[in-house]
Amino acid sequence: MTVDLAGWAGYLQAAVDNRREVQGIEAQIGSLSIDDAYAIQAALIENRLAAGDSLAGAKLGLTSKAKQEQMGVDEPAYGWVPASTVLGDDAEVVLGELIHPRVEPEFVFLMGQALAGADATAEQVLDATESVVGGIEVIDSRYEAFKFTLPDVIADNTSAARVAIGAYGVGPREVDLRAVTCTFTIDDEDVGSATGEALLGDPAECVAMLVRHLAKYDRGLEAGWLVMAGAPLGAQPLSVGTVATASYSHFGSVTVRGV
Ligand code: OOG
Ligand code: MG
Repeated sequence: MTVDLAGWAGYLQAAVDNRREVQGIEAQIGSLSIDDAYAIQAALIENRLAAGDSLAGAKLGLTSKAKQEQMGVDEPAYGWVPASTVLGDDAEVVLGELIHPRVEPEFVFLMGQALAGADATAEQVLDATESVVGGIEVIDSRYEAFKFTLPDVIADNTSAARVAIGAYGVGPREVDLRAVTCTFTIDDEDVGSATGEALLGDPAECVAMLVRHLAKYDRGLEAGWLVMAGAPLGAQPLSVGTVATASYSHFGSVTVRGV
């Protein structure tokens, strides 16, 4: 069966534009292949770029057990970060622009050099990285009740909505990224801690997986891009008045406020 890639990309963009959750795609067409899901995601991003946005980088999602268990999906997924969605380290997020946002801490790689290749390694990722900083991603699944299958969440650009990026971090080999600790608080209440190791054992290996994925499409990471390695802890709802802070042992802290 041929899937209407452009049609589904338009369907998801309409959900973003109307701030309305929509039904999962798989539930409507029976099944969606991973390849078709990435093709819908590509069409969605092409439309955004054609409308004047640019790419600030790329992301992984579902790279920790905490996230996989929370969402009921047991494989990582890859997506894009539009430049219009990138915020500073103490950011206000306008709830009226979103559907049912959640926040989650992130390990973010800032690329000093381009990196591509079907055999990319974690060592090459560290070589190409300028610094690693903390972040908070605002995810906003376009699907009803934040429920999706793996192909659905891929088509939806892995729920990407906003990302607040830390002001400073460390050189990629200054510390063992697997040992960097992140503590997440919501309204000053501790909601969990994890280390970089929660990200498939090594955040740099996550980024290497993304590079290997992009090679299938003859693409790679570009110098100046940011890359989110994924959330080491489960996401929390963001409401008006919520203050979410991710504090990192080596990256300082990042705060997002729902307004
Ligand atoms: C999918 C996006 C997951 C992460 O860091 O694991 C993600 C979702 O949970 O809606 O960005
Ligand atoms: Mg994330």
